[in-house]
Amino acid sequence: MTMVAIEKKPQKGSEHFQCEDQFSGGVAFCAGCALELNARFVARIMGEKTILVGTPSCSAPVLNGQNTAAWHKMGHYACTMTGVASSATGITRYYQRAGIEGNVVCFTGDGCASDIGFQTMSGAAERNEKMIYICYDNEGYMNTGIQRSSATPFGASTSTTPSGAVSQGKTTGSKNLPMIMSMHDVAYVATATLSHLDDYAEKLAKAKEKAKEGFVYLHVFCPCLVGWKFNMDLSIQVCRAAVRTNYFPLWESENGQYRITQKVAKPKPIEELTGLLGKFKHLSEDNVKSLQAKVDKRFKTLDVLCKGSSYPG
Ligand SMILES: Cc1ncc(C[n+]2csc(CCOP(=O)(O)OP(=O)(O)O)c2C)c(N)n1
Ligand code: SF4
Repeated sequence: MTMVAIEKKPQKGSEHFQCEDQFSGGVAFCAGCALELNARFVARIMGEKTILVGTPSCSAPVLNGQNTAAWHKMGHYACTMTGVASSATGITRYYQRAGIEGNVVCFTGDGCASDIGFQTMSGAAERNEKMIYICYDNEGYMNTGIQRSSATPFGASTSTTPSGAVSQGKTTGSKNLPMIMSMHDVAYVATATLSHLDDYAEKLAKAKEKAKEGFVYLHVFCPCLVGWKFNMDLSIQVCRAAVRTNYFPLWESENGQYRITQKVAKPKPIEELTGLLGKFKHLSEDNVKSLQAKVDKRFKTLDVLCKGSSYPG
């Protein structure tokens, strides 16, 4: 039998890695969940001198421990959903006073960031606390049974906005949380996703630096295969489709300067994304048009902030 040597390509963005993988081989995410890659990637770039501040959520058993120790080697603090950013404020200030070097990183779902923990997050941003807040956006409260959050998009079917004879999914659009956070005039805000790891790595590396100046917010599109109803091998394809359709543009705002970091020459129609996801499969033609209109409107606002430089060439 002939043995074929397999060339091992370095992972995208790996030049920014500060440490070995911090997680154990087996973790309690659903198989194929984008959250696992997200958490591992964040940890490798943040490095060992990091404390993760997490909340009840899909990431809690892995990040904060559940009945046992956490499944990683970094520091962790298991916090309430309401108090995550204020608890992180306490840790940040203690680190500063005691002269301890380290990254304080809140890592929560969109339910916490956009709803339940929004007040304390907004407060920490307004005070310009020197911390990093990473919201992994799976567009709903996944851990408690796929309820809608204010990050759930128009038309999506969830357990509290079901599709059926009398209801056609969520009737309102999502809160534009990264834009809201950028309006707090903080040190750095960016969006990222798992199909564009180079881009994400650059932003995480920048986040570490900018957190020395003040508050940093990263909003990461992070599909949930169970709640969004797609096959376990499609997570990265879903992320890519979100970028290609301008549903989830990749941008950053540094000291008030907005910039698209991955320009899309000819954005694809929204069906390229909705067609992959069971949570949208009931949508009528009119509802797809409404969703497309919301995507276009949001992108137009971003383009104005980028001073019309959002398209290539
Ligand atoms: C104040 C408060 N309200 C409700 C809950 C119940 N709860 C536990 S986990 C969870 C879902 C969290 O959703 P999200 O932050 O989006 O994370 P995900 O589950 O999607 O990872 C909720 C609502 C809670 N723990 N605290
Ligand atoms: S329910 Fe969704 S977000 Fe939670 S671990 Fe499973 S796939 Fe990931």
